[in-house]
Amino acid sequence: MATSYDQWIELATKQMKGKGPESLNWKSPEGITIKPMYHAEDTKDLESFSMFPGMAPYTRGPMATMYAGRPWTIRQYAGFSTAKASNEFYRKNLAAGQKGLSVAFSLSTHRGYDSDNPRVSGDIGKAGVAIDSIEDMKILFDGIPLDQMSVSMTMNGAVIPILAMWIGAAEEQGVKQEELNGTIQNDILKEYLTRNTYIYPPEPSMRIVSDIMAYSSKNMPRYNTISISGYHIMEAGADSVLQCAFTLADGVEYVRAALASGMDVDTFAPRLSFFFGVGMNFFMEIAMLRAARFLWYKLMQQFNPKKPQSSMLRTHVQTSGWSLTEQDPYNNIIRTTIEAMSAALGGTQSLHTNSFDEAVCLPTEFSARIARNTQIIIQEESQICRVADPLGGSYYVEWLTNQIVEGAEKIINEIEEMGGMAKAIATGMPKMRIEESAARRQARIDQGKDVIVGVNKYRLKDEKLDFEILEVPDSVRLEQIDRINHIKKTRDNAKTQACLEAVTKAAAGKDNLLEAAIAAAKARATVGEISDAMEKVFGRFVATTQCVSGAYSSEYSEAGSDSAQVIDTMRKRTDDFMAKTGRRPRILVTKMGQDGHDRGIKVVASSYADLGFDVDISPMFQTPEEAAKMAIENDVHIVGASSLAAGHKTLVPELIGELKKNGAEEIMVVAGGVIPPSDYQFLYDAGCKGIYGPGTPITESAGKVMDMLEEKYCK
Ligand code: DCA
Repeated sequence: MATSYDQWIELATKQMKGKGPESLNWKSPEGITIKPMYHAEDTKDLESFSMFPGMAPYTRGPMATMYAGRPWTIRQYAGFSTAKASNEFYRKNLAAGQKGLSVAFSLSTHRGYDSDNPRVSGDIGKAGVAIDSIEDMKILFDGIPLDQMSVSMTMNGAVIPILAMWIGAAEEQGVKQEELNGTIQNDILKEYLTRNTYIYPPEPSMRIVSDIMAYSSKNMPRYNTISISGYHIMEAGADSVLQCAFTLADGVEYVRAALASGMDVDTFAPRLSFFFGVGMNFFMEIAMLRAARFLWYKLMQQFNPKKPQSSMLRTHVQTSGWSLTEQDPYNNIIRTTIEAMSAALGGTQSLHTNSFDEAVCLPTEFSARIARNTQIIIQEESQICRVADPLGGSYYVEWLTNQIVEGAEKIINEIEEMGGMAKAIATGMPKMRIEESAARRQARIDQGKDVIVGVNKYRLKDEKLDFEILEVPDSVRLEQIDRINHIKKTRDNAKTQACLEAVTKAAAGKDNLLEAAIAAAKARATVGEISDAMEKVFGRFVATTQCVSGAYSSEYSEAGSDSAQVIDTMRKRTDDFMAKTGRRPRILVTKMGQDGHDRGIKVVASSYADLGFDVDISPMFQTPEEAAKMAIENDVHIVGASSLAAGHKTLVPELIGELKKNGAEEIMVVAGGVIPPSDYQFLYDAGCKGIYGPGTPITESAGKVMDMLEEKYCK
């Protein structure tokens, strides 16, 4: 029977009692207007449409049969405490069905500090495994055959010493370099953009990326030399169009850097890999992965690759950490399952599924099992792997894919006009766009416009934390220090020093840095020593902190007068405070230790400023002493410390102690971030005045802060 779109509109209008179906249109955070129904007209002449998987332009996936031929790799990101503890954890996971490894390193290691460095006393082994030398690396992979197991290492700052130690450890295990299989993240651009685990300034860091590509493509043909990462961009608050655009623009910049260093595109491009994050907007995430593959193919054509693999985007995906909630945490299992389904239907090559407890602590064996089994059940029970790209041809998914292509392409062109991603990053443009997107999202959540079950809707009256919490003891640091001392005592020091000098010489000249570092790693030089050997030439990078304004409050005013009133009430309170005390309430938001995740403090800073606070943001990576000094010098009323990497029990009490020591105990300290509720009392006992966990609306925490300030200064 012939039916027309007009007839459908008529029917829908009738069923909706006179309201046209356009009244159901929804504007996504990407600014895409989503209609309640799609049909053949919407998919006519779409640029991104592709007939077959495995064929250019790869919208439908890089392999012809996709999961029907081979399912994605179940690759869980893990690591904590010592190399020995992490090795045991890996072996158990592999025995239980995990297929590939993915190493999470301690933040101290990321930033190129040995465990005996006083700057990192609160970080050792907390958010990943601490590796100081090749001896630690050997223990980490003890009993794991590196010629068979593909290993991904998330490392960007101290990428040279860590990759050198891995290659060296494999050799000492009897595995040749050409047999090594895996991926190094090696994506420094996004570190300046979001994650902040850089060490050196951008220019020498880009040289490091090219040196790794050059060395690996010559000696390790099966090795993926980079994992160009959008995940952290998403976690910092970017929507899907921004994630897609910035990640691919980073990719183009790396291709240009490798070409500029004299490499042929077909020698390195087939081993570029990607890493995306997927959140809860199910079809949007699927469309983003499809759009990214199409756009990468299109972008690569300007470099005239001859091999098809050179323009084929292969990716790892991680489910969103940001979507996990501390409240009613078993909901996180459901969220992760939905996100894993979109990664699979989007055609990922490798997947990490988060554990339900990650908004509170590191995964335990129990929670890691559920996360792993989420993937195994999808692969082995659901039968969705039987058909390649089952959503290909769906009117909605194909249309949405093309929308993301168009949106992302616009931003990529803007970046090209600025001279490429490195130059765009230097202007602060991508960072500001991401932060604006984050602040808007926070405002939508705080108003309940974006529903989060158990947080801003259907919230439990009584939250009970009834699962085990994994805590890394401080003794890990002492163990690591003992091991460093032992290595330094037993190695051939003259040889180590000569190798370190060769690293410095390579940094100053043109010798390959990775090659020089492999020799140093084998001569038992430590991560800190190899990093320092390069720092002598490159220097250390210190970022300047900027912040967006107006994004948080504008989401409220858009929402209409009721919710705009929440903002007005807060502004009145800060104005009254000013009238009574002569100053606006002043807060320093700070991050201590080596935790580089700054989305939280950026959102707090920009929204508190919108509410009428004077806000100072400290540089990243502060010691408690430095944060206290800044608080005193800026004469703030209150310090907000954000902790997402388990350093809170060391760093927050030390900050309070430093303020006291300097006669500034009137400056109050509050904390936010990933802090297990079981640690709250410990922090209160140490003098912390408030703790605002994930899911606390900004207006609520700001209200509580104002309660304390009014009590103290206005009575
Ligand atoms: N038919 C035939 N062969 C297939 C099929 C199929 N349907 N699907 C996959 N394969 C092959 C691949 O070509 C590949 O062969 P190769 O080693 O000769 O290139 C092999 O099976 C492995 O598949 P692949 O898709 O490359 O999966 P992974 O080895 O897991 O690599 C990738 C995934 C994204 C490229 C990699 O960079 C990675 O693992 N990244 C992880 C990053 C990470 O964990 N980050 C942590 C945050």
